[in-house]
Amino acid sequence: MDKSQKNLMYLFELPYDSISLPRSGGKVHFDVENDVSRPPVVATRLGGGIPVETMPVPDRGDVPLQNLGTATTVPLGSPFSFFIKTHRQAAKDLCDVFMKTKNAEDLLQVAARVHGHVNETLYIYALSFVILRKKELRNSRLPSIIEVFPGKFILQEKLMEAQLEINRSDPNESTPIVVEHGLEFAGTQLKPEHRLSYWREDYGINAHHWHWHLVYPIDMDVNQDRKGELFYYMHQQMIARYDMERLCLGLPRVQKLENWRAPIDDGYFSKLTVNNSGRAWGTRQDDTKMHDFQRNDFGLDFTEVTDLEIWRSRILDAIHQGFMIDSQGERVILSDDVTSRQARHRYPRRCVGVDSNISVNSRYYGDLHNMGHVLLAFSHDPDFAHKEEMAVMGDTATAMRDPVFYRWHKFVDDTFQEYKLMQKPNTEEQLNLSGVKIERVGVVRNNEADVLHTGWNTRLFEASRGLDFNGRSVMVRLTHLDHEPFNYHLQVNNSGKGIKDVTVRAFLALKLNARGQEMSFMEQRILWAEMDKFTVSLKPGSNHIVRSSKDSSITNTEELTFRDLENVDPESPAAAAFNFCGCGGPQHMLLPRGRPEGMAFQLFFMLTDYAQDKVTQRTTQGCANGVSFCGIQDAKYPDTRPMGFPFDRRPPRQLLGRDVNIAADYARLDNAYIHDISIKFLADKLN
Ligand code: CUO
Repeated sequence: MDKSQKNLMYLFELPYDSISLPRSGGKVHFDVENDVSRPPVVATRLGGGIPVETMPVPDRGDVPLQNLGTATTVPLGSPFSFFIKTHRQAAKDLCDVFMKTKNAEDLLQVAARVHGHVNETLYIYALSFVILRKKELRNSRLPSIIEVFPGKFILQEKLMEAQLEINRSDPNESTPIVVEHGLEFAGTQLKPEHRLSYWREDYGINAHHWHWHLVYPIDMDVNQDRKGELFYYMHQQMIARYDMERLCLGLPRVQKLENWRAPIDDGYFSKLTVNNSGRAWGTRQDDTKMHDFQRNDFGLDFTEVTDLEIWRSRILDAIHQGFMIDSQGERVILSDDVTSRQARHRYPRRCVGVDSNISVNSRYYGDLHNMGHVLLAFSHDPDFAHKEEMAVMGDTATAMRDPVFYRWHKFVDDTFQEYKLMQKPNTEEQLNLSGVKIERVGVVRNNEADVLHTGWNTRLFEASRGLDFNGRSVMVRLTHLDHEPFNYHLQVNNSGKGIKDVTVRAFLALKLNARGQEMSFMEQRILWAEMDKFTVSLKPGSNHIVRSSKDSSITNTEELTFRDLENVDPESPAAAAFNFCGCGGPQHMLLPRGRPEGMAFQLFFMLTDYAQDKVTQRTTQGCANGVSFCGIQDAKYPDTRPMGFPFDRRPPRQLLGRDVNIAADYARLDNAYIHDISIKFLADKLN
């Protein structure tokens, strides 16, 4: 990684302020030639006696500014929404400008000149998008979105608290201000839904969602392998985890939002700010209805609730008929068989068209999932009568804070599940693997078996990288759920004569439903949360497999802060791989919280034949973090099975000659195992 690549990171600082304002605590400065918007404060900041590294940005006749296409149509200081088609076009236009740059230095200069001329979120989005995809920038890394946009993650009152403390303090004082952000979050516990605020407002969950949509954007000509299926699977798994968390707290599983004419019980008041002027996101009162979208400030066609209903009906028709009709009137058979002919035909990422991006005919099947986000994001001011901003449902970095996100995505997921249940049930042949027997499994934490611990922990972020606090450093200490790390142990016997490579698939689900009863296979099926998926080579005879929870295939290493990146060793393999790895789920949210007295969960393991699961790749990257939800950059998804296998489809009616009623019936197979564990929530802070 050369210096220009590293310097790109500074373009992510202070997105709402002048590009000339010093960054990195005053140590770095973009010296933009002929910058007419340079504020006088720059001179004062540069005169503070700190050695400053200057990055010259020559005036190139401002050629980049003349070719930004629709990128300038999204107003500065306003929300940017990837769910809005015109905003996606703006992003595409800006990405095209950045993609055309020759190298890191060229991008740095072009992007520095464009800064301040386009919407801030759009700018950061496009810059991130290009850094992730430009081959020569592979080794560049993105700073955590939490530090880039603290206003999307940290309540305004907390940021104001820091500002007030600075206003009251000695101007020569330079020690950082530290603000605590505890467990109260955006609402009180008076409303049952707020008991889950710690989960919905978790920084890692929201940063993951932002990053995932960056890697798998709607439109943008990104053709990642099995993109539609990944969209369904990642969001389905979020709902499964959300449901687990709800049940831990004694709340019922999330109700899908299917009647779009009825009031929505729970409102949401994010208390976040859209920009650095303190402008608030739109809010939703309790019992607000979805309304026809009739705003003219986004260049979008008016969209009625009726349109959504028509699209839903057409999509369900397609699912139940087994095919869609493309824009030429041709049938496109729906199948989730990765190896089928259809899969290799025109629509390699076959899906049921809920996401218009991968729909075969968006004029007919519409833009259901995206426009659902839009109608919900504007339900408080659908015709712009109040000149209110969009609500958090419109932004991928904030949408997961709102309880309605899960109700909407439960609807989206149910539609996908409708499709999955049309597929042939998994067969005994697909589930079985002869010659391999799991003899014992367990989890071990601190020498204790089968009892896992969760509790609170904290993480420091530097809010003053994204927002200017008069040049002072402001840290925010965020409280979040966490767990003590643990290891999976599997005792596996290979009765064959040679080495056998197998895929280990690990899932976690609650043992009992909200009524305290054992669940049927079908009730529990979509509650199984993937915990890990990895490959091992079994030698003949007995094998003891140990796997750390920290290596999970669904998680990423923790968010990298600006400070981490400034100190990272650019040559280290972890550094080189971070960009794409940033897409995984947060490690600290790997476990549901459980209960103080312990809560009964089941771990399920299945071993499948790696020779069959394996995907032949032309290229592979070293990075495997978060691979279950994120795939591999520029490579195929590394598993031929449908995502979520073996819980993706109905079970066979019988297995080994007996009926299948519960998940434990799968464990009759030698290559599967089900095991009870307990998860204990310790109210204390974890070490
Ligand atoms: Cu991620 Cu609706 O797709 O939020």
